[in-house]
Amino acid sequence: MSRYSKVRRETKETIVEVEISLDGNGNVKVDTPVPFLNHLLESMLFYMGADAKVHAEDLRGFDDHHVVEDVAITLGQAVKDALGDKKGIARFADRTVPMDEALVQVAVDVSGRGMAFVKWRISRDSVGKLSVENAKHFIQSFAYNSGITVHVRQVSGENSHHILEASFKALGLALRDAFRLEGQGVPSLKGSL
Ligand SMILES: [Mn+2]
Repeated sequence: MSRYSKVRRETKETIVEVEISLDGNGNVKVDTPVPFLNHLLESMLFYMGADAKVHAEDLRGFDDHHVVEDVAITLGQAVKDALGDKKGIARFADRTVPMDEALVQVAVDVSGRGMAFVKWRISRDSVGKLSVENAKHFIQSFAYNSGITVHVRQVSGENSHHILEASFKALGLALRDAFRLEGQGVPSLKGSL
């Protein structure tokens, strides 16, 4: 079985294309107009163990918001589609990832009820062309559209780049563990997710 999806989403603001295979080898290419978003997404998808291509174009060019939100929506839809009926997945996982002085914990539940709770103490407003508020908005939009509950907690850290990068690595690793096929049925007492 192959857990694969390809989603193209076009609005008057952006064009986004995502192709993802959840059972990959970390062959990842991310190409958006926001370089630091590319860096974070390449880290997340690599540590997810996915093969993925993400391409985004900004048709208006106001700021980073449209691209960040629309990539998150499209990636969330692609992951949800690739997961299919979720039979056999581990469902719950958590990872704690250090990057030098920064330490970030991420817990996920492939619940079908997407929501995110992100707690950072980051002194800068932006890193490169990516604003910190939109980095948080990315995780929230991804969670909502994938149907995955995501908690992100900064345990320690001073450097904004380190805190954000550790967060996206931890998210990727936690998702890899949660998506791992280890059983037969749907892992819910309700019988569906
Ligand atoms: Mn880095």
